[in-house]
Amino acid sequence: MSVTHENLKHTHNREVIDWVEESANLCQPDRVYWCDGSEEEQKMLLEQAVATGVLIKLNETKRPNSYYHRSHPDDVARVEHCTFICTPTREEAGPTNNWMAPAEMKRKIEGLLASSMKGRTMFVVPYLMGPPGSPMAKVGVELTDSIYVALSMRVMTRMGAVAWRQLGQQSDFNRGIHSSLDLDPKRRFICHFPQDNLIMSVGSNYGGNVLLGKKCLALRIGSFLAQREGWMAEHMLILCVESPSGEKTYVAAAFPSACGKTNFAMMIPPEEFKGWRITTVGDDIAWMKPGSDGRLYAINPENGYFGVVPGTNTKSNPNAVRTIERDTIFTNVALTEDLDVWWEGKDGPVPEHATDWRGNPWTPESKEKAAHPNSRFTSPIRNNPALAPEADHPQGVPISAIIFGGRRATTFPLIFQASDWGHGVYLGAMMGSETTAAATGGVGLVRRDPMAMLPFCGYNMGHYFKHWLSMRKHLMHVPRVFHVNWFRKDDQGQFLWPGFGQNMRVLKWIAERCHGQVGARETILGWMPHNKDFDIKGLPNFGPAEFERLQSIDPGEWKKEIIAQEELFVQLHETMPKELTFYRELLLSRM
Ligand code: OXD
Ligand code: MN
Repeated sequence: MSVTHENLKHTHNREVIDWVEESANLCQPDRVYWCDGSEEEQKMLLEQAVATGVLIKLNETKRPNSYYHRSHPDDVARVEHCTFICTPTREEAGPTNNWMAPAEMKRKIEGLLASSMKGRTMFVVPYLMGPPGSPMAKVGVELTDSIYVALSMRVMTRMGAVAWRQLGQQSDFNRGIHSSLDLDPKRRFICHFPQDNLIMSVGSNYGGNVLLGKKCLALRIGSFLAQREGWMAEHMLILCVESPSGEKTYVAAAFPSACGKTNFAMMIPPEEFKGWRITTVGDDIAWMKPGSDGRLYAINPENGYFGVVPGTNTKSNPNAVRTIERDTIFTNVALTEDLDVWWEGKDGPVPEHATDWRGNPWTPESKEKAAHPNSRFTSPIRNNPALAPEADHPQGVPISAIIFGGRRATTFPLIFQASDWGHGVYLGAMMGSETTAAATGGVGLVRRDPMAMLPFCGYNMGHYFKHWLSMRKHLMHVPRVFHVNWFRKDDQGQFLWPGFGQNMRVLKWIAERCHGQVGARETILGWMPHNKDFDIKGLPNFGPAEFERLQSIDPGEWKKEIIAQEELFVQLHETMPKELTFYRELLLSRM
């Protein structure tokens, strides 16, 4: 071997060793370090990261075992325009993805990788997505020149020897290679080669681009593999609703970014719901597969949370506040004088002095935000007081309900149920969220985000819808599908629904529907709750009239919505399943 390999002791898998050797020959690191995931190793890597200034150790009394990281200021988010799906043909990637021919893209990235790790260490990061021993779990190996990535992968996945044990001598693992280069946005590419189970990511150190198990493997490559192998890789949280009698209902839910997915997954029911409990299986990704009993089983492939920090407080998400009290890597929040962290929307007083996410002095008078709006926590799922023990069950949890939702100021009621699976697929496919005035210069612009998968679908979106429709054939107990909207406003721009923990009221109706405990009324949109069945007890300033307003259907608004959906149908006209066109026409004729 041409470079020194350190700590190579847990695998004898020839394919892995040959591929690492070949990649090291290309990237020319000074050393190759094989991560084993042990406590001693983590301690050693943390010390190294602190010594080299990659991490700052936070106040041990205030925030035990936690660290602070600042990214390059041009490298703070996912980059959809630099993200590519490199299938053999453009048609396979479809019109919603950037595409380049695999050979051409590989040549280009290999050119950038050549000798890119000179003077650096290449970390070999073996990781398992899913509970150990799960038939649904998958192994990935990420080669990275970033110690921050290696340490973050240890939180976000089951990293180390556990992955080698699951892999054994098989050659079926995801190959991921990440090189930070010089973090120049012009040389930033996040490339997926689904047919080769390969990811190449260069020029970034931002989590969504470089923690390759998450968006790249679990969603983009995952969705491609899922279609081929008969399962589903979805951008969904998974939670368990437990009733006072101990009845458990497992729910998976998809919302576009900035709709409170992590908050919903960790929700604490309001006081009036004594005996009800929500536990979290996952907050971002669900892998789902039909079980031998005809139900749809889901696992959370992740082992950590990579959540948005600003706005996290005891009102929005008390369980997240507890989760990030310790063992957390904070990226791009503000640093206080006593070496704790601060962000806009945090509980407690605003600090008089801090250092902002760029490293500049900050006071409450500063015009700039102290924490970047996309600043993140990286925390182990074990820290969540509401973690469901089922998160570790290899067989997963049986899903009874799937929820789709978006941020819609008008048109969409708080809650309705699809009339059947196909109708549910149509609702998911037409999902969208309104962009805020601040971001776009116009309120009410709907960005379509089918199943919240627009940036994450690793193949042609029309084929993805077909796959969703076809899953019905493999299920004897088809999950009920629901659509929710926490964000409907009145004419004065005031939210009609309080949201957060009060969303429990919606979940209760959903759980009761799943168990056949309540009826529903048929409407032109689907099934809606009878007033008597929707629990509003104890909600301040909210009575039956408010509920009816929230559930009302305005035919004018719906006509506009159906016309607006045309855009997606035109974009995907070559592959859009007929069945979805029919659901749209049916809705139009009913209006
Ligand atoms: C995420 C995202 O970070 O969806 O989870 O962007
Ligand atoms: Mn996400």
